[in-house]
Amino acid sequence: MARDAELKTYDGPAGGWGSARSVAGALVRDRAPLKSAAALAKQNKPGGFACVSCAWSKPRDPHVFEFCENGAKATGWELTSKTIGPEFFSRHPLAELETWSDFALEDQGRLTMPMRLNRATDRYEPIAWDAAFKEIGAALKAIEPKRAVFYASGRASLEASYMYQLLARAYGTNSLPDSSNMCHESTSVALPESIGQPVGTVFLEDFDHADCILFFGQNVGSNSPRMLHPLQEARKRGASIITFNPLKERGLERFINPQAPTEMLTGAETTISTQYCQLKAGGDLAALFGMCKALIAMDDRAVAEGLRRVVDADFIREHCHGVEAFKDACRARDWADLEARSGLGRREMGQAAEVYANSKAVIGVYGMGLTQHRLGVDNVQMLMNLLLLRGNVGRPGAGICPVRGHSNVQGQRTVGITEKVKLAPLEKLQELYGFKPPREDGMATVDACKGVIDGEVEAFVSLGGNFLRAVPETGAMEDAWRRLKLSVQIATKLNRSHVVGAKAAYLLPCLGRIEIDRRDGAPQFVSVEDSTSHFHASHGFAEPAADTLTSEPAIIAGIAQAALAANPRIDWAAWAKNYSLVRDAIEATYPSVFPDFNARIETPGGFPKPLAARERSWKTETGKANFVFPQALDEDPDMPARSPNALTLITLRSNDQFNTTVYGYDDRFRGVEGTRMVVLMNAKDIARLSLANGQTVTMRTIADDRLRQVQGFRVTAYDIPEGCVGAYYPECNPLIPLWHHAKVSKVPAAKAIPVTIHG
Ligand SMILES: Nc1nc2c(c(=O)[nH]1)N[C@H]1C(S)=C(S)[C@@H](COP(=O)(O)OP(=O)(O)OC[C@H]3O[C@@H](n4cnc5c(=O)[nH]c(N)nc54)[C@H](O)[C@@H]3O)O[C@H]1N2
Ligand SMILES: Nc1nc2c(c(=O)[nH]1)N[C@H]1C(S)=C(S)[C@@H](COP(=O)(O)OP(=O)(O)OC[C@H]3O[C@@H](n4cnc5c(=O)[nH]c(N)nc54)[C@H](O)[C@@H]3O)O[C@H]1N2
Ligand SMILES: [Mo]
Repeated sequence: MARDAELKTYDGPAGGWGSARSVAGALVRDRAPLKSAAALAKQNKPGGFACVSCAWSKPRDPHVFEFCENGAKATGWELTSKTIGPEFFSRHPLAELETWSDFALEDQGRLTMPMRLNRATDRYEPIAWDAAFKEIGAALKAIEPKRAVFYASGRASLEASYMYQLLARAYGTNSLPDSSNMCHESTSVALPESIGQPVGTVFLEDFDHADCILFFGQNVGSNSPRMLHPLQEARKRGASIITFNPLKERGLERFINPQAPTEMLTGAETTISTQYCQLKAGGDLAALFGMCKALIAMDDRAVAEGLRRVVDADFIREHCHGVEAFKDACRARDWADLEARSGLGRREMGQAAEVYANSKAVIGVYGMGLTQHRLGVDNVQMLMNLLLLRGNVGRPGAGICPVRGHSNVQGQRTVGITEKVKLAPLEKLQELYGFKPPREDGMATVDACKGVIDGEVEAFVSLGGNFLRAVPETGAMEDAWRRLKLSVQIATKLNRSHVVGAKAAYLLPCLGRIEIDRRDGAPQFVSVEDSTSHFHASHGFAEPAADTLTSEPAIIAGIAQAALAANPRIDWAAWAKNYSLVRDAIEATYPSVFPDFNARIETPGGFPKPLAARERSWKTETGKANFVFPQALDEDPDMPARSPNALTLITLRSNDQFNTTVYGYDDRFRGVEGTRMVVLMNAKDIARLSLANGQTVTMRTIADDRLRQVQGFRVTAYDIPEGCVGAYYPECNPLIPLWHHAKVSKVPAAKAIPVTIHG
């Protein structure tokens, strides 16, 4: 529970003793110290399991302990010995559970039995698995398929995800939104247009060869801490790391490897960033234009003086399209405007450009700081333009590296979880299974939200996640959720999406990936894809939390058998028992991506997905890598005229959460302790708006259509650029209008919400 709030200065590095203490504390609190400690030795290892936290690469030669502070917390959270059974639900009606915090709900422990909501008593009651499948099947049959949504959160395995998309399509819908619709969809839209593939181009080994790494809007210390190892190695080799982030994130400043005894004993820190550009939220487009402008000016000078070119002219001639228009656009940009928009000085941008120009192999890393903006797609394309100018793609040590979120979110897309028909293997599914998949696009996340609010969506099935809490416009969503005819939630832990009751609601508890999954007594394993496009096996290790639990594939098969007419070509029951048959089906559907899937899946370090852009083959309309750039740099073209008191709100993750899963109330690196209800503000803004440090305030979105506000946030003076404020997700989600999302990718613009603050 929240303690008295405190803001302390944290002057330790990322990692170090603070991290070791935090892991030990979490394991004890979860009452799973022994089981979890044993599990940690198997984490991200060949023959072990793939961590359920982030998607960062699993190396071929892992460290002795290939896990981090937050991976350890995620393991402890899943392997907790706390469980909830029927007696819990008979004690607590939904009306009461709705008042509980995210932390309190999940902290009850693992769900153990299938439950059905009894609306009359407002309580979940136990139901047998078969009865649940039968009722869900009958309910789905009574609903028009285009009014049903099949959401997936990004953690489920390749096998479960493949079965899930097949269930949805055989049932009759392409409405398969997933968490990447709120996350890296801006990447999936931007990169195909720029370089002809929807994912990054680098492999883990490229980090060994890079001499410069550009870091945009990704908080490595909290969200992908194992990545600090290659960054530390790169720094020790003398590579430059230039960071662009409105906040001084500790992991990007300094790091002590908590697994290196000498570093721990001597306190030998590695400085991570060689230059830290503390730009404004949404200032990246201007900063990237500034760097490109500086680079092009250097190149123009070199041409005029007959010196060595600064851009890679040969690469551009052979491989790129649209460079002249791009160069003109950069030359035409005005420095004063770029400075005002980015919050960076011309010299800072120039200095970064200079380092970039003098580096041989550069990786561009980014996360939500680029994708969760109205111009999120343009942000990604601008970073790609900067890399293209010096041929930093498709050669060792160079390329673009979107750091993915959930541990299999990229893999879910690879096996067909998508609402877009052009990305789905519809012909192949028809050929293999003889049914006609629907041919129109389904709903993405924001469309699904709109559908729920308008009443167009009647059934909502979730493979993991906490949709109701993760999406924008959570106020209107919660009211509308109660009108859903059917909600089916496949989950490990209780969360808000379960306790806001639909007319008919089922809660289906599943095994987690760390647990041994015995089908007919035989242990099965699953597979995942990491952030750098490698597929890995993941073997369950711990005894299940309860023997009433079943696996995600078995639950999907159960629903499919009850909801669909029998199809002799899809043997759901056999698939649910033997996952290698599902892997065969995946291989049959995607022969060029998964050749010899079953034979290769145990490859140490994983086996790679073929990536055309890595080979400098461009699957774009022009057949080249394209310079794509926006004409205007306005973040919020359709926001109402800004009030002079407008601030740009960045929604943040703390170091003690995994998305909507709140492990605790401390954000060690940022010095926030005992609370999440803070709004981080620049001292000058606090004074200008006549507020006081420590004062409790209300935040309101600037928008004409309706009042959106959240209350009870404590003003906290913080090192953040003027005009920007920071506060935690998901507490701030009621502030995000549904229409406040990126163009084309529809990723909610959670990193730039225009707000006013009221005392
Ligand atoms: N422990 C832990 N690990 C996680 C998660 C978690 O919640 N906890 N979540 C997982 C998921 S699903 C995802 S998607 C990833 C998310 O990982 P990240 O991509 O790191 O996402 P965030 O923490 O939301 O924010 C990233 C950073 O962007 C910065 N930022 C905000 N606005 C801007 C901007 O306009 N420009 C720039 N340049 N920077 C900006 C913020 O200060 C922050 O440091 O992590 C995954 N891993
Ligand atoms: N304001 C704001 N909103 C955001 C973001 C932001 O930065 N700011 N980030 C966005 C991003 S990047 C993402 S990815 C989304 C996240 O959205 P989601 O993926 O929907 O949310 P999670 O919090 O990851 O889901 C947690 C729940 O997953 C279930 N779960 C955990 N493990 C398993 C498992 O193995 N199997 C099953 N079936 N269930 C499991 C548990 O019941 C747990 O309560 O939120 C988005 N929303
Ligand atoms: Mo994400």
